[in-house]
Amino acid sequence: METIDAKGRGAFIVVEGLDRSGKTTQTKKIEEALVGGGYKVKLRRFPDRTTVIGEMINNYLQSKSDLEDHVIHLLFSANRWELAKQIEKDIADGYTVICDRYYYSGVVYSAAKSNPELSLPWAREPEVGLPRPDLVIFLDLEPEVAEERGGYGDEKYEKREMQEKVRKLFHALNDSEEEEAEDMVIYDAGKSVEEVTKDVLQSVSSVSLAVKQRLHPEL
Ligand code: DGP
Ligand code: NA
Ligand code: NA
Repeated sequence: METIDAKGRGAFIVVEGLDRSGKTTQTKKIEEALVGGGYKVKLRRFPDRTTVIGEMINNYLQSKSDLEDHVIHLLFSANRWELAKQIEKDIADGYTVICDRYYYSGVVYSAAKSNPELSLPWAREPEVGLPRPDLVIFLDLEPEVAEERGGYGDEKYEKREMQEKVRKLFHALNDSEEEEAEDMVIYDAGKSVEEVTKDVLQSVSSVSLAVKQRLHPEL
């Protein structure tokens, strides 16, 4: 990868996946590769637990507080909205922003709850208008394999039944024919870290190239 024009717009890359799918590892690999290629990079993750809203989410995930389903959904969304302007600014300033989870998790984890009031369309509504990514990678993993990887942690959603539903809904979101449906590039996260990195970097380099071509149409 060649050095990108630092004055140009950066790319917005999202990595989604089930718990234990290796998102955090892969976002770091993407960061390393892009920094090595001369890109300016900022890493983010959602939920961002460092804000006041993030702290409320953290307490909920750790079962230190209980929140009504609509309320926690809107807090996760608000946590993205409170950082949306910063993300837009970073992209405009030429940073490629790599984000560990985004509104796809927001939609899918809520819709996976067995609460009929939280349909996919309802869950999607508060996310409308957030900065749209240039690339969404979904690291797909069978929940059985996730469990073999040292087991889930103790957080709220880290249970087999929930993860199965989440996985089905990620696929449903991607397969949807609706106009506003979200396209993801799906990779098998059951492979070795190196193999997954190779797959992921292929998508990343084509998006980085597309951004560069927008800046330099003569390329
Ligand atoms: P992580 O920090 O990536 O392990 O995420 C913590 C947990 O929160 C994980 O089980 C996924 C879930 N999660 C992430 N974003 C959202 C969201 O927007 N809404 C809901 N309901 N859950 C989310
Ligand atoms: Na987790
Ligand atoms: Na689609």
